[in-house]
Amino acid sequence: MSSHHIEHVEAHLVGLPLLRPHKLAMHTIETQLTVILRIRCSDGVSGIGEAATIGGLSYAGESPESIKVNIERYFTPLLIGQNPYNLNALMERIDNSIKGNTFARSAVESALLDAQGKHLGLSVAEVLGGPLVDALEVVWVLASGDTHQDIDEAEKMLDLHRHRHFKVKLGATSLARDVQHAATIKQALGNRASVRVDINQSWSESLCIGAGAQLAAAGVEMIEQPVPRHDWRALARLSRHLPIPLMADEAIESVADSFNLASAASAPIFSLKIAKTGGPRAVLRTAAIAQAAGIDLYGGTMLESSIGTLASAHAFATLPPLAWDTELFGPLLLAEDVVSERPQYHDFKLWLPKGPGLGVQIDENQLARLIQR
Ligand code: MUC
Ligand code: MG
Repeated sequence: MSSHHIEHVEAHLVGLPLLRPHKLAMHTIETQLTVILRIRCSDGVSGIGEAATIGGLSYAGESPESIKVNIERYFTPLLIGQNPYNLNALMERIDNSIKGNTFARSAVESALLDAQGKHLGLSVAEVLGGPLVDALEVVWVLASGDTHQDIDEAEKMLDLHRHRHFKVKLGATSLARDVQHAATIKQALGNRASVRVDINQSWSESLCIGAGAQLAAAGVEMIEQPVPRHDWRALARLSRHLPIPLMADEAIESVADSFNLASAASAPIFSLKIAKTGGPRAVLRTAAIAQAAGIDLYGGTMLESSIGTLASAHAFATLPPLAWDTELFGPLLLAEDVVSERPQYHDFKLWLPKGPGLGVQIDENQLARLIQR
């Protein structure tokens, strides 16, 4: 058993500017406010993690500020002095004292996995049992708010061989304009690319029946979380009614939710997100439930920096191929990042870095400059 202990925990609010505004139904992101976590151990190893959300409290029940405060006030006292290399004991200690707060928990579990990897000389994927792949296909999210700008962006991504699957953000305008927007993009791209849509809970079940049929007729291949998160029955009915599959995203706020949705056959696809289930090991429990229920998987993001993106990627890389790929595009949309070297993206994929832990290091000058005082 390790004689080492956790000496220090620091959580920082960091503002990361985007290359362009990212327009979702509930919020337009111009600067991504994220929480960067560092856990220092007595053997000199420091583990890093991240928790990001969208638009304060507009996506989920934790905000960047609450994540930081809760890590400092409630998670840190449970960590200080403890053995950093028994993850099961540490996460059980947290779960016995803290309910919910999966975003904050995810940052902590990610940082502990990074520390474990550095301690053992293994990547996080190796700590999690070993990667099945060394790269993951990445979907690009079209969310400029302008149809022609989105088409131009997609054409550029195709030319660069960077993305060939696109997710179009809908829900911020009228349903008719939304359908027209997605149909025009798909018409422009044709068979050179796939197009899916994410409604971010903005449609009602009745409106989704007609709109879903129109989107399917236009060649859209999948509809993500069209209805409010609580209405998993509507998700189930729509999944059986529409000619294209639906994906659950916001409806899954815990591993337990994924069990309930799988039990109710609510959706044939689950979006996996480390933040919503409580960390890279927690998200693998959701994946196991989905796989047992014959539900296909997608590697979701909360628009994290390279740190959170790789915490997700290492976990997703240990799974059998994700039928709907991933959207781990954060580092490509951020004008600034907190790491010294961002991960590599080419041939339509994100490539896992070599090296122990997450495989990235914090650039201290960048961090100091981008911390929100
Ligand atoms: C989601 O799927 O709603 C984070 C970035 C993005 O483009 O979408 C969100 C997550
Ligand atoms: Mg979504």
